[in-house]
Amino acid sequence: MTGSNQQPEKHPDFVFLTHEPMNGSPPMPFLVQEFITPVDLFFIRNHGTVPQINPDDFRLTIDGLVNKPLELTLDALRQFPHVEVMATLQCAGNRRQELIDIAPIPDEIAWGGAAISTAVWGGIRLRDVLIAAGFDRKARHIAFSGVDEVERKEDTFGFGGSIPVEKALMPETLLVYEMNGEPLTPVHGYPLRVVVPGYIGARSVKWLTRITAQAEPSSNYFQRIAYKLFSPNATPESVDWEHDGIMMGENSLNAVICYPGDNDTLAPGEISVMGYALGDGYNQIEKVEVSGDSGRSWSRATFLTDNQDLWAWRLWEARLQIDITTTHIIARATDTAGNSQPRDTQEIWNFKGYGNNAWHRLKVQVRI
Ligand SMILES: Nc1nc2c(c(=O)[nH]1)N[C@H]1C(S)=C(S)[C@@H](COP(=O)(O)O)O[C@H]1N2
Ligand SMILES: [Mo]
Repeated sequence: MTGSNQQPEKHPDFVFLTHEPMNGSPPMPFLVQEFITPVDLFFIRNHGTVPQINPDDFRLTIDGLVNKPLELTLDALRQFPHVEVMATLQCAGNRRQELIDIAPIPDEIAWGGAAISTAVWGGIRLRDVLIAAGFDRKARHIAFSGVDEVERKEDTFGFGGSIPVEKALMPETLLVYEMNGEPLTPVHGYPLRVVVPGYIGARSVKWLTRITAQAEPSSNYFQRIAYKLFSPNATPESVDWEHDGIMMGENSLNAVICYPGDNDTLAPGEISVMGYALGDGYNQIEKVEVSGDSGRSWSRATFLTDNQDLWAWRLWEARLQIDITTTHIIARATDTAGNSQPRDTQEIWNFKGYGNNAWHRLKVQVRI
């Protein structure tokens, strides 16, 4: 296995934020063009190399608190029932740029709102494999390890993380070998990855080679240290990294304007505002509203599709009347349980820049 960071087959308009490791996202307006994001536009979040894995040598190890540890080839994995789940993947760092606008967040990628994409994931249920391995009742967490090479603190290791056993046993949690009907591409985890719908993207470990049933969460850096949520006043110097902060899991309700763009100049009159909304994985999104007058009045958006899937986003469009007093366009979503989003980014600012789901505020200029 060799590490390489070759340019993957991406759309010519795909925006690379870094090349080594490779990170990028589609231009914002592309996100609302298609409900299922084409693979060549699907965002990429890598922490290290893109390993080249020979499918003939590939083995998936299932060990830890199991009665029957397994080593499975790709052919053996394909013996389990094939399933497909349509699910949106969102990086915990999505919308970090808006948090950076409040105070600097060094050494983290300045994602706009496009670190999110939707695919039809094809593979097998994680629970089928765990049942075949006879997982023990003492197992509380299912840990995943990838074989990429990530460098942190003068150490090189594979990316990893874990999810609670309850989520691992849910029918939507998959071991995936196909994306939109095609084999996974190298950059998205070929030949095998996890997809945990409803959870931050970091738990959907790519280049998966090992699943461990255990009593505690994964001890991997990306579970134990990174991807933890701290309060707005915490600082990297003040926190106890091992004990403070909350290990991130489930997504929160979010809504983002993809069109028009930030700082766009618009003509007064009625405009079309388009975007996406993502639910918390439990409740349907009930409504998305936009405002051009700082929240005094709201226009209700219509959904572009009538999908009711809990794991996929909804795309929406609103008609909004703007005039020369309009300086911002705001979007917010409400779900069927009455949950809404935090009003201000200040409320949820954290020094790692994770989980921004505040009302989306777009700066615009209106000129005749
Ligand atoms: N092995 C491995 N898995 C990984 C990562 C990684 O760097 N290495 N990044 C994670 C993060 S933070 C995200 S958001 C998703 C991104 O998946 P994608 O690149 O297919 O969009 O993969 C996750 N799985
Ligand atoms: Mo991520």
